Amino acid sequence: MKKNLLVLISVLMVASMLLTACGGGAKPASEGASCAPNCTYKDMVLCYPQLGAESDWRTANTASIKETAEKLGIKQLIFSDAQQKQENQISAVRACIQQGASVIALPPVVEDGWDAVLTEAKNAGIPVIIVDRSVSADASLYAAHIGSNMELEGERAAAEFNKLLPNGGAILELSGTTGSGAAVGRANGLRAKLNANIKIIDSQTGNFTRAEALPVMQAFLQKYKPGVDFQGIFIHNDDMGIGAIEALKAAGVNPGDLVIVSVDGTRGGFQAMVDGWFQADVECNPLLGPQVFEMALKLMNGQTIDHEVLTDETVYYPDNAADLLPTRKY
Ligand code: GZL
Repeated sequence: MKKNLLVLISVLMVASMLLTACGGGAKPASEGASCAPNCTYKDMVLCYPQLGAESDWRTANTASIKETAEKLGIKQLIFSDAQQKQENQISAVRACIQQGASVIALPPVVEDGWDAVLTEAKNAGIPVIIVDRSVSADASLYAAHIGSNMELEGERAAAEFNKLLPNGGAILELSGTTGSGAAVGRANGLRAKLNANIKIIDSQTGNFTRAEALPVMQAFLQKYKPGVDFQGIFIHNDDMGIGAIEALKAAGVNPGDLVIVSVDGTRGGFQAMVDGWFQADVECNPLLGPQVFEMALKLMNGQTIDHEVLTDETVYYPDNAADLLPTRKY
């Protein structure tokens, strides 16, 4: 009898050891830094290979990262500006891997082409947080994504056109950087929810910049008569919207006679609503710094984090734009 009991206890002990070895519970996204589980911000070397400085949104995003790094007193922020070139971002990530950064927070300019460098970071044991726009790489190649639901932003824009063009009509689209998660998501969301009686008659990229949107709008005006051939414009960010307004006014067109819906909710976008040029501005929040650093510290300490963190956003309208403008943080 005693012998059987001893055998049973041994079997149970072995079984419980095997279960633990197989990781019965949720696994941390990474094993953590050498200071884990007691890392503090003073141990953190965070790499932020920023994609560019193309818009007010991007300027605010950069400021949020730099100000948060300063406020938290991290050991080092390795910041670079890729001037909207993916090859520059990839080189910057590789430099951070060489430098032994604790965490890489990558705001990808486009969705594709990241698998190789993400694999290099993973093999070097450096967790990557994808910030803002998304990537098409396999989710196992990065620790988390934090940013906006770009498809929802497009769907919200569609809802505004459906409301403001109840009898249908035609719209133009001034889209963001080709192949970027923001432009792809907004375009898909618009098309998914636009009423069938509203047609998108043309779409061109303005690369998220005011300077590149102006000639695109001028070219549109060569081809289409405002108010006749088109009644509205979906513009993927406020900076391009301001460029488009410049072209419309120079052509003697009152932008307020059209249904213009933009995205971001920057001060420039709010001013365009106060001026009567934008009929709605879909929020896209760039102030991601605090969440990025909080997530990075958890990764350094080997803690489990959510793989997808989407920011809560809304739509802004002209009726209270003047009241809100002085309160805007970006
Ligand atoms: C969206 C962001 C976009 C903004 C633009 O999250 O990536 O890039 O909408 C910015 O203003 O240039």
